[in-house]
Amino acid sequence: MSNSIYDELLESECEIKEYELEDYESNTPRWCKGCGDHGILSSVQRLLRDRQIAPENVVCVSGIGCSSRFPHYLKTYGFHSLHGRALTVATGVKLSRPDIHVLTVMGDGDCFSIGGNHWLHSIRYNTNMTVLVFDNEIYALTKMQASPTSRQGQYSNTSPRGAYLDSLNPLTVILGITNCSFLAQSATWLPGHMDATLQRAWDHKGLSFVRILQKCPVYMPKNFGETPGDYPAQFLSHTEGVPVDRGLLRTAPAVEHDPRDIHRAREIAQDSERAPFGLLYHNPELPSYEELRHGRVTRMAPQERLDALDRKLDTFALKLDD
Ligand SMILES: Cc1ncc(C[n+]2csc(CCOP(=O)(O)OP(=O)(O)O)c2C)c(N)n1
Ligand code: SF4
Repeated sequence: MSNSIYDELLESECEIKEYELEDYESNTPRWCKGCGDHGILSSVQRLLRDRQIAPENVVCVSGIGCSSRFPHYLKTYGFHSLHGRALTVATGVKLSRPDIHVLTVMGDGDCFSIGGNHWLHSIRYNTNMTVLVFDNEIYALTKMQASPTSRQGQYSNTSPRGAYLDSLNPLTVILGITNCSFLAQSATWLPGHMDATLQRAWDHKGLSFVRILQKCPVYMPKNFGETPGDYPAQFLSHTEGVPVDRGLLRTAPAVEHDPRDIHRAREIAQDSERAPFGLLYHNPELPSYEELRHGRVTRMAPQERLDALDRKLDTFALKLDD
């Protein structure tokens, strides 16, 4: 047989594919009309297209909630895991396959409440992945129970007289955790800013944590206002940060902030008057867990591992001669 068929096949396989948005589109999203989750999905799809990331090189891990339906709609590998446990699964995926991109998606209840312990320790582990929390300040999938970020006085099924406690501030918590390397915040009603924030997070080596304030028009129709300017905010501006488009300044002022300055980042995070949008903190020098772990443990070659496993399993086998 002539070599030409093989040559042709090889050529067609080696053709460099240009990924289009539709290469990242899967099932039709079942989120409600007007839900901010639609915008986040589009933003992630634009990011993967712009970076020309092969869909098979991405694993999207989620917990449980409206937000956690995300992997069903993104055409990459996906894992719709357990409520609060997305970060544990994602850490396992990344440690066994450091070569692939891991995107973790959670809701505010998922991450800050039932998943609180995993949240804290994952920040400290600083595993190289992108983590998005869709914060609509409520448990939406289960039809409106108070979450840790629900505001004081918020009516819900679990707080019929209004939430007694002041809300948890995830930004100040994160900035207090050892080895925190990247923290940014954006909102679903600012698509351009969200795109730029996700791009910045994707490029970070370590755990990039992005809190996205997310509109839930069904259970929390009023909590972020009707137009972008209604919600009191400020944009963090810096050459190393998330670019602030001039149009955004019509909705809120900008302040200069060096994302390397953790003390100033903590002060900004503490400000309850205006939500900060942009890059609060960035330290690219901190070690990721997989770097430390893989750097210290001598890894066996795959065949060596199989042989070692066989030897171990043999020790449990019945010895028929005895
Ligand atoms: C262990 C466990 N506890 C409780 C639930 C019920 N449950 C499902 S989703 C959810 C809360 C979802 O809220 P959030 O994480 O904020 O996501 P959203 O739906 O708002 O996107 C709860 C309590 C569950 N599925 N598993
Ligand atoms: S209930 Fe709220 S968060 Fe859930 S899909 Fe509908 S709008 Fe989105």
